[in-house]
Amino acid sequence: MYTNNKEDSLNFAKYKVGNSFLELVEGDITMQDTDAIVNAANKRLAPGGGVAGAIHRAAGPKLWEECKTLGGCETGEAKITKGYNLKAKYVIHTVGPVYSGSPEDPVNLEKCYKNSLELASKNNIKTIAFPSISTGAFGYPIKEASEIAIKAIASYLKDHPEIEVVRMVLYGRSDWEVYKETADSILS
Ligand code: AR6
Repeated sequence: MYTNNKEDSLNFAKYKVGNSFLELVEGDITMQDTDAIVNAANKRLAPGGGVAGAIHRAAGPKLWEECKTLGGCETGEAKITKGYNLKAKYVIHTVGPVYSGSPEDPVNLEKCYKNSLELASKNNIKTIAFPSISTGAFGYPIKEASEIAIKAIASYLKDHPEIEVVRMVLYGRSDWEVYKETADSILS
């Protein structure tokens, strides 16, 4: 059963895309009750700082045990594990680009969203929560990143009604406001 965790979030917005919904919430990715949450991972899929550290702490040590068997992950690619102690049944790990200002950056960031959503479809995942990939330690400017994220998600949802909800979970009010402004201009 899907609930939207409104009690965990300070800000909330919802958009219809095709037959699905894109939600923007201010909150903590580890608290989400979606079928899957996405990890902003490193290439080793190791516990690190930021989102990855928080997800590994909340999921427990078995998550790292499973990650070690996967042979790492390239930038823009995605791999799936169980969610262990998380509310979410699955974690989809994707490695965002380290921002360099090169033309490859947006291509790789878009691939993170698309490949994660494809993996969700293949695993019968209907609801999925993303953090803002690459906009922390990897330094991607958040306005540019929000445009890539919203466009990639909307384009996928238009052709994939099997995904019912994509929830972007933004850490802090100012990040939420950037995504809200972007979604308002792209989706309405
Ligand atoms: N819930 C939601 N969003 C969060 C949370 C949280 N609990 N914690 C931080 N954020 P980052 P990256 C936001 O650095 O830039 C790691 O060490 C944060 O404010 O987690 O893709 C990995 O091991 C920012 O906007 O991911 C990699 O080495 C966004 O999530 C590297 O960092 C992403 O921040 C990946 O860097």
